[in-house]
Amino acid sequence: MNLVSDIQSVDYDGLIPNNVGLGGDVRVKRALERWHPGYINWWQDMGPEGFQESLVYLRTAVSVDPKGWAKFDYVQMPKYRWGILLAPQVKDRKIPFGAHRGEDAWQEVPGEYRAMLRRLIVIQGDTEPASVEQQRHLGKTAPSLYDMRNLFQVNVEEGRHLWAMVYLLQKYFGTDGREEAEALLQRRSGDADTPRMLGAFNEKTPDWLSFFMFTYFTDRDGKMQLEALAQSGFDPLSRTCRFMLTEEAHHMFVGETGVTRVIQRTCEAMKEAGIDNPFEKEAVRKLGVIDLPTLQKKANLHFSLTLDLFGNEISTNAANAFHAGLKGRYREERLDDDHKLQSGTYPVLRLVDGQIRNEDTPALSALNMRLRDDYVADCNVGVGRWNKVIREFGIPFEIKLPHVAFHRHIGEFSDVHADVDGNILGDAEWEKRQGDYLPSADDKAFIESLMQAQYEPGQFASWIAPPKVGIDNKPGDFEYVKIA
Ligand code: BYC
Repeated sequence: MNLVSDIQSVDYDGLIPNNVGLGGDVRVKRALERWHPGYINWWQDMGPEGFQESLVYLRTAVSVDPKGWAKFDYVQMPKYRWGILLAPQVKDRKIPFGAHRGEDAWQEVPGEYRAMLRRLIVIQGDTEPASVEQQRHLGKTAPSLYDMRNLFQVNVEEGRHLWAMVYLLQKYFGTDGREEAEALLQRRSGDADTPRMLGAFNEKTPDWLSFFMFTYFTDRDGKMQLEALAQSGFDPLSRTCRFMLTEEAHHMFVGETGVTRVIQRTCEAMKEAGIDNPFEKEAVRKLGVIDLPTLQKKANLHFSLTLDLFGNEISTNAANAFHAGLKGRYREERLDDDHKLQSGTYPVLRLVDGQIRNEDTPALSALNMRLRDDYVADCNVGVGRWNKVIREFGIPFEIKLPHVAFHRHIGEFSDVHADVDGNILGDAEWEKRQGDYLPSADDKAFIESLMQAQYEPGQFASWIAPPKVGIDNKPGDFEYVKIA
């Protein structure tokens, strides 16, 4: 890559760490400094409950150089240095897709697309504080200090991602950008009057298995959406998202390894007890571990909720954003076509006369569907790794992602009920069987009963195996959080 600037190291001198030369941009610096107290108030009110005074072993970005941008140290979360970090500018970057393909990337907001761009940035920004709010009570039931530290790392970085979007709003969108930045601190996940913007971000994250599933499935939507926005012809958005993706990778690592460790512990306990049948639910539960069918139900829930975040399969909004050069496709540069989608079709799963059918649809209208397909393929990679662990224990069970028509609230299948294989069910049948597919009250109560905090360094709750290696190569009994 041909980089135009070498401002990769971060200026930590002012209130707001940054690599965007904030010191020389008095208007934006002041706007962000004015926004800062409201942010800290929000963090104190809605951030991790009960641990604001604790010292947490966190990584902070000190440069955006891919090799070694992180520095680890103990910090109290409200004193974490949230900052504005953009990936380096690529010299002579061109708009890679849409009607303006081949023109110079925009360094300022293109007037004709201002509203559309602002909407994308606001929606992206809204998800970040939402997830912190959803997870705020989890510290109290952390299965280990290692896991607690990972939770808090994810939380502070979601806070930083909010800063990333707020910077774009404050710098490029004037008064209405400022108002949107304020509103991002006002909405609340799950609030009846002022909810967060997208459905999945108003759901509860009631327990740690949900947290791992959320970071596996929902943070992966974050990855896909950020990849699509990283293609943007609006260069500051592209650079912002490119750096956010490096942080996002850790969040998905937390999810994937978290679920792996739950599976591992369950399989170990089953083997020790001589149980081979994964469906002997009560016998497995007596061992203090989570039975695999219940784990499958949690996966069904979080996967289906996350599919809704891709919007409608056929979308004029998505077509307009692509045509305008604002939001591209996953790995646009690797795709071999005109990058304008003036012709061509894409197969979309649709509900036709009560049947699920593949229909060829103009490719430009099917961009949400396409991104969702890329997402499902990406999800399946980690699911394959989970199944490998189960196979190694010789237990006859396979985790499968449910059909995309299952348990949907947005898009083609939102008006029907389908089972996990995509068979359409009548209302009565769905009522009868939904407990087979989604966590029942009994499943939830059982998982909740396991959520006992384990705060001894090096100790882990009964239902989860220790990680293979520590964070920053620390030893197994490292005190990742010094609880105050
Ligand atoms: N809930 O044309 P349509 C992350 C609305 S996660 C509620 O189908 P479009 C993270 C839609 O707004 C990534 N409403 O949709 C993860 C529209 O309403 P209006 C977040 C929904 O625009 C973990 C109408 O339905 N980033 O970063 O093509 C932790 C028809 O819209 C929903 C982004 O999403 C829903 N699920 O696609 C922390 C990227 N879906 O405007 C962070 C930015 C649709 O007609 N957003 N609607 O009133 C976008 O690209 C798109 O707006 C969407 C929707 C993909 C969300």
